[in-house]
Amino acid sequence: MTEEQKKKIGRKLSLVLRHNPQTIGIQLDNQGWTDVTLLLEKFGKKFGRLNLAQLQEIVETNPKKRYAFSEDGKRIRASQGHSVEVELGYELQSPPEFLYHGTATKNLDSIKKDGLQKRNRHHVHLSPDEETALNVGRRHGKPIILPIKSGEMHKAGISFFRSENGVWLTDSIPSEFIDFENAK
Ligand code: HQG
Repeated sequence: MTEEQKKKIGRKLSLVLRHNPQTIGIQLDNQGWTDVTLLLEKFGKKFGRLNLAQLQEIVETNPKKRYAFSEDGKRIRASQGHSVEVELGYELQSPPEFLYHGTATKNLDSIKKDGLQKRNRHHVHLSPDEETALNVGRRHGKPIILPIKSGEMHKAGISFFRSENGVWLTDSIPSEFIDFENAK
């Protein structure tokens, strides 16, 4: 498969595994898993043939490791980013002192007022490094990186999770924990 083909199929997989499994007529269980054989069959009917080897290649080479197989390889799920109700079962973790959130400058006033909210997703998503945050922000407009005082938040009793692919997740970020002065 070419990079372009993998990207295209990846986008459809994200749609199905995070947001809209009904579009191909499958269901996710409450941890977000779905049966691989069924997925391949239904995905193929809607979007064109996809075989197991191709799916494995997409899962293994995905730059953000967005999808994961179960240990026995029979099921697959997205590692984060869902809008449908799922309980991913990640364990609570202590975050580093700072994490980063990439957003667009047009959102700044509203973020200063209300803090960061999860919007359509399950959590607010944070990156361990500025470069990743910059790429996330770019998707929304002129990007800006907000340093998040995650260490302080954690000390204040706010829970953090880390997804299998290294994205940090929390419920919301009150604006007092956002270091606007060092935004860039
Ligand atoms: C913004 C991608 C105004 C927030 C990425 C963001 C990530 C506010 C947008 C993952 C706000 C939501 C998630 C407020 C939040 N006022 N704007 N009070 N609170 N926002 O797409 O973090 O590539 O739901 O700043 O890598 O951009 O898909 O979240 O701009 O990990 O695997 O509301 O998605 O992963 O946008 O991205 P999103 P996100 P994938």
